[in-house]
Amino acid sequence: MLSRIDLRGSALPGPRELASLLPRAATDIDSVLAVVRPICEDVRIRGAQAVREITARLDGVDVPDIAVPAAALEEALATIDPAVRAALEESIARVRRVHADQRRTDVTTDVVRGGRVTERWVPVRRVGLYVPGGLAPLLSSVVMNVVPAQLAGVESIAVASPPQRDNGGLPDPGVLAACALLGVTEVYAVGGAQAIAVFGYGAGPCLPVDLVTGPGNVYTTAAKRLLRGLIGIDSEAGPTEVAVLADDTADPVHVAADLISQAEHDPLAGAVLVTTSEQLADAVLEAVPGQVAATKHSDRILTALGGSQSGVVLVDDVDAGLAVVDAYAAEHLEIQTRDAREVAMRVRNAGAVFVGPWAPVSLGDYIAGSNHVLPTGGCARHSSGLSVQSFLRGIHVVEYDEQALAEVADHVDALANAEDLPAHAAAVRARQRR
Ligand code: HSO
Ligand code: ZN
Repeated sequence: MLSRIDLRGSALPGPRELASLLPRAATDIDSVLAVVRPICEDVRIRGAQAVREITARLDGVDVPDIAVPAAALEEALATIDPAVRAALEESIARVRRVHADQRRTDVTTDVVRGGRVTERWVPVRRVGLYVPGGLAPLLSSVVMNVVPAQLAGVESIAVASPPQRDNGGLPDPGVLAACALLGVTEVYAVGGAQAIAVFGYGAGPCLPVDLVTGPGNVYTTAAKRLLRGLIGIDSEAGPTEVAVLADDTADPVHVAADLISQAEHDPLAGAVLVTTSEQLADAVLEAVPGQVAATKHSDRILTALGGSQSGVVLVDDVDAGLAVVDAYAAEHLEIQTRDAREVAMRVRNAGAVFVGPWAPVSLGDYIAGSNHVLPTGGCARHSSGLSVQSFLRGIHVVEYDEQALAEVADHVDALANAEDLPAHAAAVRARQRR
């Protein structure tokens, strides 16, 4: 249970070496490519029939038509627990509020008199959003994917989620209800690598998409890697992870609960406590077993907390703690220290940061207004979570008049000749008055 790494008493190494000392599972996407490649090829070549056979083999359910009928969406919404509906509505409202502020507007820059460049932000035309079934039907992930796509102005949105044997081959009813609430009418009962292939190549009723987003397991991630280029992808999501940076002011019961909450997702989930306080580390380690024993999914939580991807890291001070969490680049980072906000604002690498005692990761998972589709596996060093921006492309529109072009003709000449590309220069010279 939660191994200990003591980094106190000596200078910390650089970020790369530091990261290699920290607990994190390596997910080997390449090793499943051999399984996923024939699935994708089969869907590409044989379409709907291949999807039906693969689904029967892997999900154990016969789905003659992957398109979820409108009546099933309406039925799911009509029968959803009113408390879940109310919670989804509040979540949608808050996520909309935050994401509406992300929408970039087109900007025109007057470079010189007669020369200007406009950056237009144009939505991707058609997107496929993947909602995993797996260990938990993530209805909240429907909200996190659909809301930013809608706010970006995406005109065609399709959702895919695995068929459930106990729901007559339809996706989870909560997932269907969330789609219905958001006005998404194109929903497919297909999961795993085959779902990504359906999005990429089109199959049966589903036309190909331009971009696929959403979390998934190692198979969907491998399929995203294979099809990347043909389609855009948001990221290669790995198992979820949380890091908590805490000092002696943190409440060990809360810290333990937060580590456990993310471990609940997956036996491969990572939970890392980075602390300046040995006392807190001891108290957290003492609190964990009782909390785990009392919760429903204790088996997978124990596996996650006992795995090499989880642990407790002791550091000399908050500055060292910041260096550690930056090297780790967590998907979710909680700051439970004195002056938590000031510390949080110094973080460089994290998918999302949760500040102080009243902002546990679960708040962000469901209803803070922030997005929960976040970079994992250290990708927070270079990538952001899902946002309205994920569904837009910036297009530069260049407008110069005759005079403005003439003014830079010599510069184009010089650069084109330096690159030994004289035809580039000639294209400008051809426009000069003779
Ligand atoms: N923590 C997950 C998202 C989630 N949690 C959905 C509960 N439901 C990855 O950010
Ligand atoms: Zn979660």
